[in-house]
Amino acid sequence: MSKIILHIDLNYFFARCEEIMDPSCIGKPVAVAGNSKRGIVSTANYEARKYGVHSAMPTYMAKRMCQNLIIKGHHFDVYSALSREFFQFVKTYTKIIEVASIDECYADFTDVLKDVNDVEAFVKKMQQDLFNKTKLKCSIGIASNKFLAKMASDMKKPMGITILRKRDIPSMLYPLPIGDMFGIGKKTAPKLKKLGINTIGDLAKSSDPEVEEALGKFYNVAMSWIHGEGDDVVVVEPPDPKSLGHAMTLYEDTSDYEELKTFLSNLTHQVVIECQKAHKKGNTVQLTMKDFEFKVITRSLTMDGFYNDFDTIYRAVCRLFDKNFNGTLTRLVGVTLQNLIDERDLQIQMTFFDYGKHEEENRTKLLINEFNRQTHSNVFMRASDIKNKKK
Ligand code: TTP
Ligand code: MG
Repeated sequence: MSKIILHIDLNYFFARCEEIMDPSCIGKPVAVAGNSKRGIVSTANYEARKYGVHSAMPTYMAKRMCQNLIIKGHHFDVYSALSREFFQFVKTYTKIIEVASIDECYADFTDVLKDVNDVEAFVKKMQQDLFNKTKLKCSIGIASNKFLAKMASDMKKPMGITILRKRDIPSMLYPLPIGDMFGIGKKTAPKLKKLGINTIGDLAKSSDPEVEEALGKFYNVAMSWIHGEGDDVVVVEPPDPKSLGHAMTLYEDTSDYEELKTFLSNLTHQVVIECQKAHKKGNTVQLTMKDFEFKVITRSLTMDGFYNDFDTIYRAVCRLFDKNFNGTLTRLVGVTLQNLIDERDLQIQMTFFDYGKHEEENRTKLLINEFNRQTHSNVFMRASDIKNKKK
């Protein structure tokens, strides 16, 4: 028997959070964006999208496209809190959930829906309940595997519900532009178009070796997906109290150094805020990068102590990125802080180390006093004391 997998994706997530915080901007075009010279739009609400504003666009361009655009800065603490509420809400239905990013998850609803006659009405009520409880809007895709569910959730936005049965693949999936297919980056799509592949259906029919070459290792996976043979295992990550991370699939694959740094900075903010809230500090930073062929690399760096402040963590992230980024087209980046320990445990350790430090300091002081005594002078002092005196 096939499973019932839901893919739930929050609509215009960061911008919706801003609307929730400031309802006066509801109905007006809003973008969440960096406002500096090199600022980039993280996302925009649907009013702003009508003007062509979208994720990953330079802020100055968005302003040019939409004169009355309201630009909101990032409030990662709020996004994290609302994201947590969202996942908690889904967990009240099923424990089999796979968090895919800050605003989306897959959930196995096979058991939940086994005796439900009107699946759509049930899911509609769930969507409305989420809205009533959190004011968050979402689109939901329902299918027998993760790929189809993901494609389905993208079909109606905002507040859409789409059921994509295998038998409906030719009528619902195949007419879509090839660039809309999950896994086909915005830079691969033009290559495929040059080879005559304009829609997902064109790819399903194709046996052109050049198409295979353009997709590389992804070719076989893509072909099985669009023939309805996707993975239906929702992977429940066991909670790991020792690490906290966030990853993001980019709006389009990019090899732009500055752009990737902006994403990494945003992700670091999310991680840092959650760690601070949970009173956790970590000593290892892990960077994850997935390239356009889905090849994943993870690299980590262990610091000289335990931290959860933005500057320290981001410095480590940048070091890892600078060392490992070789200009490849990248489709996902992630930042994780590992080896987390509770701040209170750390304080106990610090007190222990401080004791050692003071002991050493006291020994230095004794030595200085001894020199001064022997030379009948007052000229010996610690360098730090000279600095303090000058002040
Ligand atoms: P998405 O789910 O891709 O986008 P969205 O929720 O804003 O809009 P949609 O209704 O189409 O789902 O990404 C979730 C959040 O991740 C988004 O609100 C902001 C952030 N993000 C970026 O910061 N930069 C990006 O390029 C993308 C794609 C997302
Ligand atoms: Mg979303």
